Amino acid sequence: MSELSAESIKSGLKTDLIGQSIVYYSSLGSTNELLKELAAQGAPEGTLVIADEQTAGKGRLGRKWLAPPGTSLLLSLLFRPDLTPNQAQRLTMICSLAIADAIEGLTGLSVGLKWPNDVFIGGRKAGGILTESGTTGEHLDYVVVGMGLNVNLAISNLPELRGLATSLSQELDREVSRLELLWKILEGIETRYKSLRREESPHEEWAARLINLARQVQVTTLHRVLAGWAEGVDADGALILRLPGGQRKWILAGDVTLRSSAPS
Ligand code: BT5
Repeated sequence: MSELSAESIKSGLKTDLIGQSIVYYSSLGSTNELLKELAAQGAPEGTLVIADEQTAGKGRLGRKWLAPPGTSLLLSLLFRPDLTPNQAQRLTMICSLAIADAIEGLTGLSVGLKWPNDVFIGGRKAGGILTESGTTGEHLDYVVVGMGLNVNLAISNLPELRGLATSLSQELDREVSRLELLWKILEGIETRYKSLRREESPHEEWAARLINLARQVQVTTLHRVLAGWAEGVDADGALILRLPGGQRKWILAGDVTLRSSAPS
């Protein structure tokens, strides 16, 4: 199993912004929580916080992210983009696309993304992204993108995820170097972040990777459950849902369940 440390990560990383400042912990509460604190103290763009274990790994809405020590990539990256708060999802898009490319390039596995923040392999969740922003009024101070990826993980050790989750090692029947995967992910994110800074929108490429578009879906938001046809996503990552009556809804956050693949 590849050993993670600030030194080992630096030794093969070919970037000039992403991961130039590295904070590594063998065990930490949550990489997102620490990086938000560092961001508030002025940490530079591109700062990477990475851990071998999280004792309070977070998903969205107070959910937990589970990862036995040393099995996963658990990292957060700091961005200080020139965007508005409602454009922060663009960072989720570029990170998830870079993750998909890196896995495919390194392993040959086929990777799909599930709106709004999941990495899927073979119909199961292999990773998740948690994007959190710091704002002052309408100004976006920073964006922290947290990424959890099941690399060398036997899902049978996490009974609550059985049937729902997978890992690279489970799909390939062999272990994968977390370091090599990390380098590829960070390099891919840097390339995509540079395009984003040139105002090239990642949303069409992201939409093309989403496994839950052009389907009948059920979307659970904080306030309600809506069923409809997942028509597309807009540049800011909102899901465009066509309701049975033909009306369109733009949904910023929620969970999607696939219903059937037949058009309405
Ligand atoms: C996510 O939330 O999928 C975002 C996960 C982000 C985790 C990273 S790890 C580094 C950084 N630091 C943090 O503290 N967090 C980020 P959500 O869509 O809410 O999904 C959470 C749900 O995924 C849980 O309720 C479980 O059902 C499931 N889950 C938990 N651990 C999983 C795992 N290892 N693999 C697949 N599914 C998992």
